Amino acid sequence: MDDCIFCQIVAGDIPSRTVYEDDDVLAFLDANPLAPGHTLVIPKDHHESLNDLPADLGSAVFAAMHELTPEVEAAVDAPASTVAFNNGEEAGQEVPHVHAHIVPRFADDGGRPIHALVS
Ligand code: IU
Repeated sequence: MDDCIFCQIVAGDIPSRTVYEDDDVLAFLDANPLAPGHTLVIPKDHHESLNDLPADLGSAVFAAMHELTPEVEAAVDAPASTVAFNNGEEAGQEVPHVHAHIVPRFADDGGRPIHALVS
């Protein structure tokens, strides 16, 4: 989709810091990180929310999340992470191209729960 910022990142028209890439999935560092190493995992094809995502692409996104989460934690020496989707505008989804957040968590970050962390 021409006016989708994440599609423009997939196309390479907007720069990003790639964390992982395969045929179906791209992961890159969030431009406004909630914590060091905050990573977004997206399907390369445009789908607005999880509700629109074909199951096979959902599996590809989950497989990447599964592989990347411990690697992201290790990269920033985080003992834990919050992994979440804001699914739909009313849930706080600002970019209408489905994306998972991997947000590293630290012992001194206040232990705020997911609803206080991912806006
Ligand atoms: P949300 O779940 O749609 O609220 O999250 C969108 C995320 O996309 C948010 O964390 C932004 O910082 C991030 N982001 C980005 O990394 N690069 C961009 O060009 C834009 C948003 I616009």
